[in-house]
Amino acid sequence: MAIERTLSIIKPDAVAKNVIGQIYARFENAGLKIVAARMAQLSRAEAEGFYAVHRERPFFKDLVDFMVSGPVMIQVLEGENAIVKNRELMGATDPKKAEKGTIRADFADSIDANAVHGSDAAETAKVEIAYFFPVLNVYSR
Ligand code: RTP
Ligand code: MG
Repeated sequence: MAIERTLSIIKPDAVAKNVIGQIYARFENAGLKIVAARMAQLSRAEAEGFYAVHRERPFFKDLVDFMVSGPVMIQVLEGENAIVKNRELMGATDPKKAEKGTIRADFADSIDANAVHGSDAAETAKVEIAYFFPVLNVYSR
């Protein structure tokens, strides 16, 4: 199986709950390496650009409001099958539907405040990593 990279964001709700370390431990215990990371307060323009694929959806404004409501922790995870592996660790978008033991089941309160983001495919991972870590492209896989 190929070594992949994926973009992960610990959202404002989980940063506020002080569980960055617990979420990082789940990545590491699953064999995913944190190869880049930075904390940021997203501007509206950054959050809107990041979630641009959803701009016509009814939840777009709430999503952007939430993503700028406090600091986020942004990281690139690397490992075998990293994109799917991270999505499995995250659990379903709606924490009420997320499997027990997933990050969203354990740390998220609602479909809006759902603790983490993860790229959903190889193409989106590439775009999302470049969006927040443009310099990584110099030595990317
Ligand atoms: P993410 O992009 O944040 O990793 O989440 P996801 O792939 O699991 O879900 P996605 O469909 O990409 O939606 C992005 C975020 O928008 C909010 N959402 N609300 N009210 C709704 O029906 C609804 N659907 C999506 C969620 O906060 C989701 O994480
Ligand atoms: Mg998504």
